Amino acid sequence: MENRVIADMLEEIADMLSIDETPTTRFEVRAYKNAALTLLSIQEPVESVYKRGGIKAIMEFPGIGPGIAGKIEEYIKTGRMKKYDELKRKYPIDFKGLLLLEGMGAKKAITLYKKLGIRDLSDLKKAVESHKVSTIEGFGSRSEEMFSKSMQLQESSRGRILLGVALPAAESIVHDLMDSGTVTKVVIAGSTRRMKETVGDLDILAISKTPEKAMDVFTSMNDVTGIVSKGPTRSTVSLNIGVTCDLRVLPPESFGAAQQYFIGNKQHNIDTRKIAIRKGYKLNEYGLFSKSGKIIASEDEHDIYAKLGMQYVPPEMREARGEIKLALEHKIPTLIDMKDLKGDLHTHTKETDGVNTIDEMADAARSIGLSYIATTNHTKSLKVAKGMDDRQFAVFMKKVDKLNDSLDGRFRVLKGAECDILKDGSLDLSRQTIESMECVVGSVHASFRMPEKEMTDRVIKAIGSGLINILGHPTGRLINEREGFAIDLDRVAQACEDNDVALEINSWPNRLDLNDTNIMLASKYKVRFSINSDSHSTAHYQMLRYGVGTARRGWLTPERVLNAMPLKELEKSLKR
Ligand code: DGT
Ligand code: CA
Ligand code: CA
Ligand code: ZN
Repeated sequence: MENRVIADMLEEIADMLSIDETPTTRFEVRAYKNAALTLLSIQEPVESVYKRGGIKAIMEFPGIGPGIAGKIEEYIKTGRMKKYDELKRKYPIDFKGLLLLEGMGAKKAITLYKKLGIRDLSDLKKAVESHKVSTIEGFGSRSEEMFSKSMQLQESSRGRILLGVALPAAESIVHDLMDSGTVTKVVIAGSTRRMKETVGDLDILAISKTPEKAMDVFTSMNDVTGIVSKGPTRSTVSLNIGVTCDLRVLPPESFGAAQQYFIGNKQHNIDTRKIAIRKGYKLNEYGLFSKSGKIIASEDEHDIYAKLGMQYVPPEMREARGEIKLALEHKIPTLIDMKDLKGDLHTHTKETDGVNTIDEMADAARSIGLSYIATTNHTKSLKVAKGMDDRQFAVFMKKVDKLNDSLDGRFRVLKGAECDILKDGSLDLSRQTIESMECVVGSVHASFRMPEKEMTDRVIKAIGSGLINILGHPTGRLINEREGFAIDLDRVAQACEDNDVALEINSWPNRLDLNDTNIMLASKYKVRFSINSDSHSTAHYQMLRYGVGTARRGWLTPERVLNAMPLKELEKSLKR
């Protein structure tokens, strides 16, 4: 069972509870939302956590108290959750589908249900098309337009899932196959291996002495919802995450060639094959062959590139964006890697909408090998996130000072904020407060729909203030949900270069903002990038790998990455 299934239920309970919000339910709503957030970010299935240590082990995760742990236990034991069923009877609405739409909240969904009987996206689509939605108080033609656009975006991306869902699922399949003892080697291929932000289907490659048995394991995994095809060398199953997965069992002697082929992408393969032909060879998924059919290389992917006179190309770069030329010239850069990250410059605590204390956030970062974080809570304009004002920050900063004293140089917490960039480009904290901080992320969180020029001016004003160090999630896009706002990234990157402000690569799988192509665009300027987790819980540091993957897809080297700097160097660089 995927943690996602339970997280979705908890999230939906929170949505339904928020409808008749009272001071007591408000507390409950937050508790359910926090628990859902935590579940989504832990890698071990909560079912096996439970088997290992019972309800106590579940309660050890941040943000999960006895009440909710009990509900999770109930679901693991019985496959049902009474509270969920009760609320669902009262509100038979597909919240999960509807709330993905921009501008839709639980309360709005309820109103649409009560007034128009809308239960799901297809009901909404009909109502929007017949302009019934705009007749309801509080909706108007603008809402109708927004829903319509958002539904179109969803349809065009249908069938592709987020890397943050695909990669853990692929890893769990690799794990199941290895555990079964039916394979001797297994790797992830396809878009997942290339760390592409969305994935159409999973591709797994394996070597097995007992292929039939390996396929039996594969087709009977927990998360399989159907078998599309089954054979000794190739099987395809549907998974409960909404995509299919191919498993190919290959002979050991052609495993390298098969990887080269199935990691892709298609155009990279085609271009590589052309190089082979130019050299008088033939390249396919079985190997690199001479004209007479003699094997030149096939077992090891590295060998294939080498025999083609090319440097090895990291999977994340294999997108036919010029990497073949670089590989032929032996100029493939040494890309940023997880182990290069020294810290994380965008994190939240329970003082705002996070789950953990600053002590817990620091401790967790240290335990994964980081040597510093910046604590960057939201500012007052962001009311939904309990953003803090100058006075509250002053109190919190004292706490951080104390923590740093007790850490005695073993780890550093830089004082900061994720400061809202307001509609007019001004910042949401006083100059004095900001000047007392060490690392400030500036972010746009409201008034997204501005003409490009206005939005660009707004952001550039903040960059030029000399008060921010990092521009947070620079385009505001949410994958499959909301397009980024209109902004001229060339002008923004130029302003960042002029003012020594870094551009964020936000690691949330639904953000990955900047994305790979925007990173490439911005790299033309002398700017740094900051790969941040934007953690709202200690478990969220695990998302950094999606940010690093995206940075690698944008060809970034460690020298370009602000938080690859050791603390001393970083502190110098952050001086405003
Ligand atoms: P996806 O699944 O849409 O997210 O993207 P991929 O890249 O995983 O594509 P997929 O699953 O269709 O195929 C996996 C890899 O197999 C692909 O990246 C390259 C290789 N491949 C598939 N079809 C072809 C083809 O027609 N020609 C060549 N040269 N390679 C192909
Ligand atoms: Ca694929
Ligand atoms: Ca495939
Ligand atoms: Zn933000």
